[in-house]
Amino acid sequence: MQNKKDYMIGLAIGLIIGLVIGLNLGKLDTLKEKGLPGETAGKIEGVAKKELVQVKTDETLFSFEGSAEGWEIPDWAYDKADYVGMDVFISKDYAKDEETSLKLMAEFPGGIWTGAIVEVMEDFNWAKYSEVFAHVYLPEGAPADLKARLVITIGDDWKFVEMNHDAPLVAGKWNRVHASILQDSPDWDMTTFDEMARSNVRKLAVRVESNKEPLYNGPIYIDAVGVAY
Ligand SMILES: [Ca+2]
Repeated sequence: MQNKKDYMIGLAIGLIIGLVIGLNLGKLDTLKEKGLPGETAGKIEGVAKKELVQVKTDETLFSFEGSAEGWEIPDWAYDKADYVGMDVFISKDYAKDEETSLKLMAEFPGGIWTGAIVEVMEDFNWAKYSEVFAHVYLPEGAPADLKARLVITIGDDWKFVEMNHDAPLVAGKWNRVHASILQDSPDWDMTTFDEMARSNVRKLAVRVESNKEPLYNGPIYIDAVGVAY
């Protein structure tokens, strides 16, 4: 008798949970049908499914459509012999998102460490995000061992923080270069990305590096740069 009672209670709880999930997903479908923007629908979808799957949602901040959106080679880099970025502009050669990307021309001589850096100076508040990312493309035929790294400048004392590991770049595809900006992030040395740091970002940069070996004179494409929840 007791078993049957337990079974009936279990069944009732199951039906209620099923109904609640169904209603939430139903609401989402209704909102999508109403033509809400994808981003809003995506956020609602994230909330509705939060209990089921932890979804990481990208928010692209720079897609370089129509302009370089403030990205440039910093002046100091033109003055340093080991920085080999020559010029930067937008191009339709390749794009990760939409039609254009940022095209950074570089001349890596090989034999010594050299880097090409491009950055944007802007006050970012990334308090609610967990990851920063950029997509980098090298044309087919580029050497296999060029690497990329993200560099962030934080706070009123303009602390320069670079990733403590590089990301390999595979030629002929868009490579996602990314790093956690959570408090316990393993991707940076001696930096705690607490909420204060995340909400006081002053600059974001992408640096492509040749660590002694690769010689490469040519373009590096960057597109779809942003932050993720
Ligand atoms: Ca683009």
